[in-house]
Amino acid sequence: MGSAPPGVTGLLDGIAAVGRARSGGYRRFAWTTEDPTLRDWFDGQAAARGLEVVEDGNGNRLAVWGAWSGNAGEDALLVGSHLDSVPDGGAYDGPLGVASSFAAVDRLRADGFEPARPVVIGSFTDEEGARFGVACLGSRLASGATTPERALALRDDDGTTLADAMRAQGRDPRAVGPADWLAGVGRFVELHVEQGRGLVHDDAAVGVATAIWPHGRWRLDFCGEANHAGATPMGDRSDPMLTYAATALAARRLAGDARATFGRLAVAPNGTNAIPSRVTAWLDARASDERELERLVEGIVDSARAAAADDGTTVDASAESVTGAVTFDVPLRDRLAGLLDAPVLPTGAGHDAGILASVLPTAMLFVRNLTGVSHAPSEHADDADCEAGVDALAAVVRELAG
Ligand code: HGY
Ligand code: MN
Ligand code: MN
Ligand code: MN
Repeated sequence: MGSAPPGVTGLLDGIAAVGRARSGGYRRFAWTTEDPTLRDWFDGQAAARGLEVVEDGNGNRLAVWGAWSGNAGEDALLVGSHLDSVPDGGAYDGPLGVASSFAAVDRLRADGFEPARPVVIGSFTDEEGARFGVACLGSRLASGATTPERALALRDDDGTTLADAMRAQGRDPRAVGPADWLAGVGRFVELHVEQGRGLVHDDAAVGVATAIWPHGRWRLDFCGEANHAGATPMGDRSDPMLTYAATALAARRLAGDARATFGRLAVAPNGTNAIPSRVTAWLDARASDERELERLVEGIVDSARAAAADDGTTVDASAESVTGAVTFDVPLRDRLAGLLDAPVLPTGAGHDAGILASVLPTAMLFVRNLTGVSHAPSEHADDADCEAGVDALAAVVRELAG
């Protein structure tokens, strides 16, 4: 590394080409060809700072500042986020938290700060669940929220299991499961780009998270009968696409202040001139409380069944992953909000911090996103706000690991 550390946006530039699409967005799915490149970048950043890197059996990678074995009672401060993306994702969702962690180490070292307890920079594997369908798989497995048996059997669109995808990159699926190292962590603070405009309204570069809405993913399989698009009269069809369409409209009607999204479809046989035999649609639903989420999903599934009865099709619904409401550790949140003189705000987005909040005191810092857009190429945080995020994270590390 040169004499002056590169700063957080300089760090992000180092992975700007990885998984870049023509749209300007990113495709960085877990256990694909982009993954080793991102891991190499992580290892390179750790090595440039003299930090040792360890990987757990789930593919979560940890760079350690100080002496740490991951044993109970070591009380390390965990920071970091994830490097994978949704399809056509933005540059900041995930990588900002990892890059800011390295930049915070640089800033603290330049100030002569020596941590009194280990500081661990984490890069969690498969936060988005873009390939195998379950979000936050790395943190779920590490914390025991998902069993290895269930995770290893998950399949991508080509039918490849997680177990085979891990084997293809030299990992042993038998090592997947609860991570001992979590016992050696006292607190986790994840910095993340905001996925909304709360901080724009608050006129603040950095905020502290209060809570994550309950949310989940459901799979709806609509089945009908394939037939010729020209030769089959409209009244003679059993068309699952129509049932799906009625369901998507019902979801919008039922959502109110909650959220219901169908962002992914698989259509068989997927021919322009064939009525489909099957439409699989994935529902992402979120609401401010668990009862409301349950009611929303029940309402959508009931609407799907009613539409199927009208259309002469069938529908099967199953939950793929559901995460309850998360309230971040209140004393930690208040301490950080006071330290940073920052506003507090809730979010509708899920995070590894939301999963780990059930096993250790956890907090999140959000960095202002001027577009408010996320999971899309126009996701944006200004350089000055990213630097303010590093300042905030450095102050938090000084406070919690000093
Ligand atoms: O989908 C989510 O809420 C998150 O960004 N993984
Ligand atoms: Mn995301
Ligand atoms: Mn994220
Ligand atoms: Mn024909």
